[in-house]
Amino acid sequence: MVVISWLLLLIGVLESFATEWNTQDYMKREHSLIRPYQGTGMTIPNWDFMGSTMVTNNYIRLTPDLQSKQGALWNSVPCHIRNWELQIQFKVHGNGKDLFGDGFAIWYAKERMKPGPVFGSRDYFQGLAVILDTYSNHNGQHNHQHPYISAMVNNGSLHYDHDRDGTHTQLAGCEAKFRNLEHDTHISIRYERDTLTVSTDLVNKAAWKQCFQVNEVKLPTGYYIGISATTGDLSDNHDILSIRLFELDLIDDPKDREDRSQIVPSAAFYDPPRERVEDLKQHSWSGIKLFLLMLLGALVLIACVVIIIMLHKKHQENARKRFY
Ligand SMILES: [Ca+2]
Repeated sequence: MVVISWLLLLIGVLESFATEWNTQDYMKREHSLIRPYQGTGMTIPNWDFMGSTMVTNNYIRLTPDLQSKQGALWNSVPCHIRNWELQIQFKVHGNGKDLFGDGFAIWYAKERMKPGPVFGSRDYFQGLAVILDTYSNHNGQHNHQHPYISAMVNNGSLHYDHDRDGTHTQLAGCEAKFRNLEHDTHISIRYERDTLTVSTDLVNKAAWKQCFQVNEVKLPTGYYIGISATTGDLSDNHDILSIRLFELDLIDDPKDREDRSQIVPSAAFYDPPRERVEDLKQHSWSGIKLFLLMLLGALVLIACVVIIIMLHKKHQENARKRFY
């Protein structure tokens, strides 16, 4: 009897533990990076870095405030979690008052440690990129201001077009003044049942403000988390202070148990391709041109008709004078 009651008690305790575990999202250490960063020597457990990346005790600097630098930080453990939230504390700062760049990108990608032209990582990637673009490649001639946060999902076939700041391939975006702030700045990327939500905490209020939300975003499991940054003619310090990945605790859904390892990244909704202010100007100019041409044509036609009528009248008068 004593043994049975002990067993019942033990089961009860285990159950209460189990329910407690299920009531909150919990951080996955193998996909997170918090201080102290370093293991033994210059390595960080579960993370690799490349290019200009420099690890200090308090931050990981992807690029210094110097021209033509590229750096990246990649998780070495593939992420098999179906529903997750990635929270990153970062700091973008530099001496430039009006001119600074280029920005950084947070990746959930098939391939890791591949340097390239998209904020320090490869173009035609497979996966998700959340881009924090500080420099407008069109001198602010967009419908939006910079710095600008946007998301891009790629199956490997799309090119990130810097000339358009990626506006033709973005799912959604929002303006966000995250540069040269004294207080802590955070971004959250939440991927819950195919809904992607990007939020920021930039005003030191310890609260998330939604930047955008997109439904029907399909991402496979088993991709890698990474962050990369680049500077060009313009520069900034791009610092990462912490990365936290939480597995979301959701009410059980059979869909969550389906195998998602082989699906191709896709998105159902894109921002409609927007014309640049420059394009709009050209269009409206050609519209005015067309109107002026038509007006000129109409005036010429009216003038011709008037002249013909006048000539005809004169001819008739002349004819009358001659016969009477
Ligand atoms: Ca840009």
